[in-house]
Amino acid sequence: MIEAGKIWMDGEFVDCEDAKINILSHVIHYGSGFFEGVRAYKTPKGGAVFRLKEHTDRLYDSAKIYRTEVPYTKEEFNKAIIETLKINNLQKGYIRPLVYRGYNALGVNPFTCPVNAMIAAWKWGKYLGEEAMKQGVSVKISSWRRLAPDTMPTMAKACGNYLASQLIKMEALEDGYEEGIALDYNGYVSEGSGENLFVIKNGVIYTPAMNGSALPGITRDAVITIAKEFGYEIRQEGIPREMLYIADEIFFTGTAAEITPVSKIDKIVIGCGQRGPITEKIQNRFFDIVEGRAEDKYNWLTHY
Ligand code: PPE
Repeated sequence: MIEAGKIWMDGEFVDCEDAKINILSHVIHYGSGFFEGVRAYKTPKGGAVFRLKEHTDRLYDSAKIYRTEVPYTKEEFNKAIIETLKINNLQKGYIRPLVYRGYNALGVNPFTCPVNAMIAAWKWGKYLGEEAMKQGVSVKISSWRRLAPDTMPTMAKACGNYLASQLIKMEALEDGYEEGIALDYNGYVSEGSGENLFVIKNGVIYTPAMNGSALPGITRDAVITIAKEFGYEIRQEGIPREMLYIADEIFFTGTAAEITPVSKIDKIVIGCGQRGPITEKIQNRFFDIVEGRAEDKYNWLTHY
């Protein structure tokens, strides 16, 4: 069970076991919530939140897509995230902010329900396992597709979207894989159940473009910046499924997954069957920056 210490709920800190909402809250029935996953890292100067501004901006964007006004300013929200880390004595950890439609009436119309918010933080290790960071994970192409562009908007990190992710994840686990990758509506590669995807072939780095029904990942953006720094050509375009099988290296990115190599897809060994050299280079650079060993030249860290 998650031990999240004290949780920020609409301005008050509440013990985890008392952090409750009414069962008739709109979000429970209709998935009307928007969330973030944020990580804090321990640096030589103390705790630091990775790309706090970008996460808060995306949270507000998700809410805006669903005509939802967050009842706090971004500054107030950022301050509450830092306070949640501090009150829980976390120098590193995973932070889960959530904005949701609360308790008033039921019925699809969300406008009649209040907009509430919460922030929790706890220790969360490696998403796909410690071993996976070097050995990679075994993945299957899901029989489920990602949400079609004119159905549920994938640029919003909305609670309801994660039913699609759960189908992808459960199928992969039941079939003996660690993760699933879904294709988009047009049959091109989209993303994992909770990660973006990068594919390396002949020294060029590919990732699905933003019209591929993937979440605009903040780690994805950081990896593109790092890869450009190293001088790699980055192409954001449609990736056919079979290109995964013949790739030299593949890795996932995400706040929870960080940078996790993929070792096999549909049981076909990818490249050397574990973390490849370019993945390792990008992974090392990423951790050097977030853990404060390298200069924070992009201002990605908010120290607290
Ligand atoms: N795609 C999806 C569908 C997704 O959920 C995430 C994050 C990403 C891509 C990567 O985005 P970013 O974190 O900004 O680099 N998934 C979050 C939730 C995972 C979970 O199991 O819960 C996360 O990584 O925090």
